[in-house]
Order: sequence, then structure tokens, then C-alpha cells
Amino acid sequence: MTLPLTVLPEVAEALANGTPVVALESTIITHGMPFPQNVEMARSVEDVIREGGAVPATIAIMNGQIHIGLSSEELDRLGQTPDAMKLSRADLAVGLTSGRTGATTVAATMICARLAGIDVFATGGIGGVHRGAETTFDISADLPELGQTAVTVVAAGAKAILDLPKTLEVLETMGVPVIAYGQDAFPAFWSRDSGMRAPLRMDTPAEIAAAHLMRAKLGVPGGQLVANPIAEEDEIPAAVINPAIEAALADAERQGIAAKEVTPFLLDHIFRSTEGKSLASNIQLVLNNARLATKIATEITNQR
Ligand code: PSU
Ligand code: MN
Repeated sequence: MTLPLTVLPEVAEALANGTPVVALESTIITHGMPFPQNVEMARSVEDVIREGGAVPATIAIMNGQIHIGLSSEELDRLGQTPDAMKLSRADLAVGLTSGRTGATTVAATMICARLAGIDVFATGGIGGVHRGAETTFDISADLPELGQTAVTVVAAGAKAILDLPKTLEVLETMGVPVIAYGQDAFPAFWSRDSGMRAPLRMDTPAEIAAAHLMRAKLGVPGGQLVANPIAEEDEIPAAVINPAIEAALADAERQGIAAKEVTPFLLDHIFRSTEGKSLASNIQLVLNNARLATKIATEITNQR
């Protein structure tokens, strides 16, 4: 049995030549945003990475294969697959053997990126410790993945739908360096400042790349979380986002939403209640993260 890895020719060539590659997840496409904005977002993120001199590799599961890089048609099809599976570490293998179409979460995308030899991955926000986790035990598999898989993940922090102090505590326990980019505060997705200080701060892609390579040299497993604040002009005021978050959480509780459905339910609820405002900033911050990831990937190839 061979590894079911299908690498897009453009990506295979880049990996062979030492051209920087940036991985992208697909759950954000199938479960994080509505069609057609999801596909438009996925295309513009790929464009931004190419403009920066790297090659994008959107990762998804199709026909029993891990696809590292999607063609334009595949991206389009994925964005219109409402019953795509949401695959994390727990169900990635089952998703593959089922032959169905599956989107990869941050955790599963990290696993696939590592298998393909990709060091850097850009997304919007990571999963984390949910509010009320002390009774539900709902902690995203993204956190232990960051503790064991050697990929540097660039995100805009974590959404305030989560319990951010507990999320930072678990990341510390898992041995994950949480690096705020260009500021002291840990960013909270739609806003630049969560009110908490990030454990680490770095101001250049070169420093982040050096730390990535040093971790490998030390033989310490796991990746890094780079928390890149959203641009000021794209922030959503707390007065708009906080009520939307509270309403989403209350509805999830009322409807008994649990397990894998929680995050997609909250994201969709907030998107609808802010009449698309949250979606517009969500798209901008993903682009912002892709730009930084491109610079980090370039530095890693230069310093290696
Ligand atoms: N958080 C976001 N946007 C997202 C996700 C999380 O702000 O799109 C997606 C990512 O794919 C992440 C997954 O890996 O949800 C986490 O799901 P869960 O909380 O069920 O682990
Ligand atoms: Mn969960």
C-alpha cells in the first residue's frame, strides 16, 4: 500500500526546486464560509501567495487521495460540495478509505502538509478551547496537533467564540510557541487585541523562520503558532461582534449543538447576524496571513 498523495504538478515542481510553498486548509472553504464567497476567497488567497513568489497548495481529500494543491476546477467543485466531510486527525484515514470528498481542518492540513514536506501553512483562525470546556471537554484537535506536527501555522489568533485564556494555557501545556507578530498582544481574529499578552513576540519573518529551523534541529516535535493581527481598517468593533458571538453561543446551547458541528454552526450564525460584515473581515485577514506565511516560507528556504 502506498501513501495516497496526489501532488499538483506546480507544487511538486516547487518542492523539488526549493521554491517556497504555502499550504492552505479546506474546512474554511466548505464549513467556514458560504458559496460563492468561499471559492472567491480561496482563489484570491492563492493569488496573493503567487504574487509573493511562493506556490500555494490547498489541501483536500478527493477520490481516496490527499490532494496537495487543487486545480481551478477542483477548487470550484469543493466549494459547492455541501456534504463534504470535515476531517481532522481522528477521521482523516476513514475519510480517505471512504472515497468521499473531505475538507481538512487545521490539524489534518498540518498532517498532510508534513507528509508533503511543506513547512508553512496559512489560515484564518485555529480551533481552540471552547467556552464551557470544563463541562463539555470541547477542545479542538488543532491544539495537540500544533504540539506534535512540525508546521508553522499563521492565523489571526483565535476567535472570541472560544475561551482564549484557556486556549493559551493548553497551547503552553502542549509545548506550542505562540508568537504574536509585530505587537505584544495576542490578537483575537476580528480584533487586533484580545486583552491578553501573547507569550512570545517577533517582528520579522526571518526570526520566525530561524525559530522553526531551530526547533527541528533540537528534535523538539511540534509546530509554531504565529498570531498575525488583522489590519486596523478591517477590524470589527467589539460593540458589533460581541453581541453576535453571545447570540450564536446561546442558540448553539438551545439547539444542543455538539462536537464537530459547534464551530461551523457558530461561524455561520455570526456571518448571518452581522449581515456579512464578519465575512468581509474574515476574508481580509486570511489574505493578510497568506502574505506573512509567504514571507516566512521564503525565509525558511533561504536559511535552510
Ligand atoms: N476557526 C475559525 N475559522 C475556521 C475554523 C476555525 O475561525 O474555519 C475551522 C478550521 O478548519 C479549524 C476547525 O481547524 O474549524 C476547528 O474545528 P473544531 O473546533 O471542531 O476542532
Ligand atoms: Mn470541538
